[in-house]
Amino acid sequence: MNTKPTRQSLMKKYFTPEVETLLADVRAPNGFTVFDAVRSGVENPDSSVGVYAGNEESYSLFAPLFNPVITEYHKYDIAGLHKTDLNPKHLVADALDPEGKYIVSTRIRVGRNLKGYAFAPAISQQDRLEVESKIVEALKCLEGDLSGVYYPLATMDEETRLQLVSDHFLFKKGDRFLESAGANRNWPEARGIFHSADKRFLVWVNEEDQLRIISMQPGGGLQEVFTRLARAITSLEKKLTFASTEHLGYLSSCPTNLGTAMRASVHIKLPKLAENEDALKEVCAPLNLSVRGVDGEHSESKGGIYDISNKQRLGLSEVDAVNILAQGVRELIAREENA
Ligand code: ADP
Ligand code: CIR
Repeated sequence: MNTKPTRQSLMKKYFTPEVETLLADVRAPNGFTVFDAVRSGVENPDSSVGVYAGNEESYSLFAPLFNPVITEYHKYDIAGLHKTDLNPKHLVADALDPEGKYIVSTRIRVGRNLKGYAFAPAISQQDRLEVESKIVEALKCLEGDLSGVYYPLATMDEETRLQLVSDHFLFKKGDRFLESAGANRNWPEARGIFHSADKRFLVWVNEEDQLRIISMQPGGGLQEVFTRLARAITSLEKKLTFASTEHLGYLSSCPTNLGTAMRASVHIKLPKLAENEDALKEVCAPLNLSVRGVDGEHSESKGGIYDISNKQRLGLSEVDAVNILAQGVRELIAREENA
């Protein structure tokens, strides 16, 4: 029997009877309701967050639900103004693991959605296709090491898809949290992955967000990974207009991915600290780091490898988010060496 207590999702905590009564009759222009927003958390009681936005308007229309979720997750007062800093010179991230003893690989991604379109839980199939073609067109502007090929999921053979997933390059299929949120409708049409020849630069199209822009490579080269990502974002911003607001930054379907929408992570081996996963999570919490398994969100660790990333994405700049990861990883390595 599993003796772990079931955690309470942020949805469960903040979708109170009062909030339900207040928002029950509110409808976004595309028909999205608060009941659509909470469906994933209701159908998946093990959700940690459990709410999704259907469009940009969801964040204001359903603010009595979303605001406390955002404030608690990011530990941030949303009255503040979002700030951006993509200058790699401001990073303090060098020589994290000079002998390559701990860090297996490094990845940084940001989520983006196109201004004027509904998000994955509520977008129409026609708009999803339109978004895909705008993104694919924009990706053609990328040059040099960022240039690559777009592979639609609908025409990808199953063996290739499974290999890309198991190599950590591609999103998985049938995520039950996204399924309940309505984000997997019309799968696999209009979904796909763009990647450079060396797979160090990748873009996911029409998964949880319309774009996940990703830079990754083996080892602990956080500076190099960030620099590549910053160049790509700057180039794509010249071709695409991303949904954003001055307070919430870049908008995403999941409120955990607002602001920078950036998750900077390392796959790291910490054999002594990882002997007890709960203790590892306790060490990481005050460092504002999330612990995931090796196959991403809601997965298990394999071979003692964990995915450690910045938890907060709103209320800080991109440089700050990466510096928090770097500082936390330094601390974890020091503790591992002293354990
Ligand atoms: P996201 O990072 O987009 O929120 P996931 O947590 O599901 O989504 O991770 C997506 C994929 O990226 C998974 O296959 C995961 O193993 C992989 N991944 C995440 N961080 C790293 C890393 N530092 N090195 C290699 N792969 C990584
Ligand atoms: C959940 O609520 O568990 C899923 N909808 C995923 C939430 C995003 N994950 C996170 O902690 N950053």
